[in-house]
Amino acid sequence: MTKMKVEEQEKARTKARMSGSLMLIEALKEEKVEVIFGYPGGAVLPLYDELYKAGVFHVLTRHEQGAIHAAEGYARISGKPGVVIATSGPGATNIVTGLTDAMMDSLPLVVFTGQVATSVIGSDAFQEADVVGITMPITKHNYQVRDISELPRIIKEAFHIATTGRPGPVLIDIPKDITTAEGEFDYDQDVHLPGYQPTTQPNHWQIRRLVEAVSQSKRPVILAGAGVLHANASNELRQYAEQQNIPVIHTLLGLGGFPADHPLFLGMAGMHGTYTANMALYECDLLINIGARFDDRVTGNLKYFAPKATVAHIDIDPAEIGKNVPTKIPIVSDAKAALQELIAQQGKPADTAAWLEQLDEWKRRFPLHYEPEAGTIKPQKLIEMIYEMTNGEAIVTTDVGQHQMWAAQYYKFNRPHRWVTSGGLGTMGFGLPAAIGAQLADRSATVVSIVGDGGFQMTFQELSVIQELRLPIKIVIVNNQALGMVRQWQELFYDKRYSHSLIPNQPDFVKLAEAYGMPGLRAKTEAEAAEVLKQAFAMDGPVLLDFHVRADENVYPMVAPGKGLHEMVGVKACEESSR
Ligand SMILES: Cc1ncc(C[n+]2csc(CCOP(=O)(O)OP(=O)(O)O)c2C)c(N)n1
Ligand SMILES: [Mg+2]
Repeated sequence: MTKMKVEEQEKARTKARMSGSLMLIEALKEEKVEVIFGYPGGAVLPLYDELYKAGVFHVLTRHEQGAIHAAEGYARISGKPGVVIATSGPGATNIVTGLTDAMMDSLPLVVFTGQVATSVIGSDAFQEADVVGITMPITKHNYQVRDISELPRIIKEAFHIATTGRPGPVLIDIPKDITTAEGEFDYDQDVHLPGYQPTTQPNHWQIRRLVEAVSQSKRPVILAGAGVLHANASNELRQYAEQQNIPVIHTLLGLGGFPADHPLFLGMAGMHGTYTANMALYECDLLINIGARFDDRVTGNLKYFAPKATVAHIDIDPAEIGKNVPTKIPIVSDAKAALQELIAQQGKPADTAAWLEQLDEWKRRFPLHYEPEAGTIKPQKLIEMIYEMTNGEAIVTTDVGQHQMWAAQYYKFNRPHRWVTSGGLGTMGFGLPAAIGAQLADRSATVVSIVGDGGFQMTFQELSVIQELRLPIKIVIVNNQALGMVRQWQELFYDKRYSHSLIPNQPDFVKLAEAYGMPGLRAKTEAEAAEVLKQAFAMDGPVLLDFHVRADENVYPMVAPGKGLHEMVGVKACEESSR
């Protein structure tokens, strides 16, 4: 067939008359969507009928929350939008947590919810919920389709909005009669959104100001967030840091953007950050924030945050600049574009020799530290063992709590797009379903899902999906028989009154794994842990590992709430160890 004929046929397809449901399927094809995560119900029955006929790859999770977290994991690893379908009413309200999570962590999602028919909207019809109202503040944008003629344009806009500028979740609420109505499918149209024009290229004048500030600085530091990952700017970050000899700190979500084994890397900042990273933020004279939003878990008490520094902030979202921290040099831009410009300018590097020497000494003297203990499993040691077992190459997803912080501290990410965690919202139940999406985004990767015994029980029904799809995910339960992070705060700030945080009677997780048809293994000592890990990573399929760890272990260092980053507790001088 000639090229022209192919183009004509393509045009005909994108102009044909069809139902709303079929339009949705065709649009997903146009957008090259590989997988949909969803759950059916009355309002989306016509849509599911078309999915059935079209043979689209759809993963039926066991709860809508599982679907949306899986979509987030997929988006985080693939860089493409995660697609979710949920039915009206309870299906839609079950994705509220995931939407908020994606909104706070800037993950691109396109979410379709069914809605009752347009004729009964507002009448408290069966399974009606005001999803547009409910999700207004937790989506980057949302729509309700009121006329079939709007549907192709709205879907096209949704994909555009979710993936451009600062990524985020976009929701499309589709009444049932729209899914059955017929209209013309015109997907061959340009997106026209005069009110939405993200700035992606940096202002030259501001870049010049930053170049100048760097050349005059003695103690510069870069704080790199997930914006570096969203922009695929890891190489540029490294090039720039090396060119200018500037040390780099990551936020929790930014991990992997800069190699953890690089001499210029200082570790993670914030509440459970390294001594060196936090002290560098306290002592620096120039702070260059690239794609981070100065979250309070990173800054600690703002009164003591970077008190000696000129602040420069590169962010694609202008609303983030100056929101929490007064900023001298604002650069609204995509992180990659700004870094490319900075590299090209080749400014006079800062004289950082003395600064780097000071930082190296801190790194040597105050590394992350825990007391090894034979006969138990130290959770920190467990993470180190997983790191070694996977050569630091695994995709790691986590839940929220102590295990999450230990994973962030002790799994050293040298590569980008290997780390999937719920940062801004801190959503328990995130880790396991996120692993499903991550594994589907990268089939050949080793995926380890490190979860708490508490959070695991919020979404463990998704074991069913892992087993059904034979996804070779290694599920690691860091079992401290407690809501460990809550227990830690109660120990430290509530006089050891462990109000509803201890769970001595957790279920038998090994039997639970077996009930879902996958092997489960348990370890209670370091030697058993080593053995169990060896067995698990030798297996092809999924496996659940229940590690009974030392239950009273705390995450350190710690910046207590209300304190400045320089007021960390649990820092131990360690003369010779380099751990
Ligand atoms: C949905 C949700 N509910 C409550 C919390 C508050 N919270 C934060 S950490 C934590 C404890 C988590 O326990 P577990 O999953 O066992 O992890 P651990 O801290 O023990 O490693 C709780 C309850 C939360 N983050 N998310
Ligand atoms: Mg726990």
